[in-house]
Amino acid sequence: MPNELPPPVVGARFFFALWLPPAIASQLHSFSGGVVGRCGGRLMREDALHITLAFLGEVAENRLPELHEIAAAVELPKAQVQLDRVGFWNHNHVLWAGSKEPAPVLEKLAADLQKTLVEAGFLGEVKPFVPHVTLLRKLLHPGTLPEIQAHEWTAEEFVLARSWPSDRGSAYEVVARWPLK
Ligand code: 2AM
Repeated sequence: MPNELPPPVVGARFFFALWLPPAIASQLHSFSGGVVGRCGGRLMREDALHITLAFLGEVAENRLPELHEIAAAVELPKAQVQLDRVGFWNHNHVLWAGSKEPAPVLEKLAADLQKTLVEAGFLGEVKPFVPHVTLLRKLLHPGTLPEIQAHEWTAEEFVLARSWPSDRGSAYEVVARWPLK
């Protein structure tokens, strides 16, 4: 089914991402729930777990059709994704899952997508890509970082998603999907 334009949400910020397969999201969510029990922090919703490939911020409503056209035209390869480590960023109090060695094909996927978006004027520049899944926010003291079981899958599609502030932290919604080739 072709992607349709979603009804607008005021203040929504758009990003391209790989959404986690439900089974892996479920396991990571359980893992993160354990960390919250011990250390606090705010858990990301299980159905909101993703890896951002390109963050666009707010996009003018009248440019969304163009954004969809660009995404539909990109020919990007399927990518192997590995999540086999947990990290913590002090500066934003985020606990995340990532790869000990991100697959070059995943890095190329983000770089190529960002380059296309720069050429079309949706992004100012190609940003360094640190593939990660945010698991917890507002975590002050993670203690000793636990190991996670390694998860791996082949991403067969990428999505356009939007997020906006809500009473219970950010809300996330996938608004369109395109296959990787
Ligand atoms: P984060 O999970 O590391 O915070 C929606 O907000 C998605 O876009 C999240 O995955 C978020 O990453 C990412 N994001 C938000 N602001 C960003 C920025 N200025 N640059 C890059 N990614 C950003």
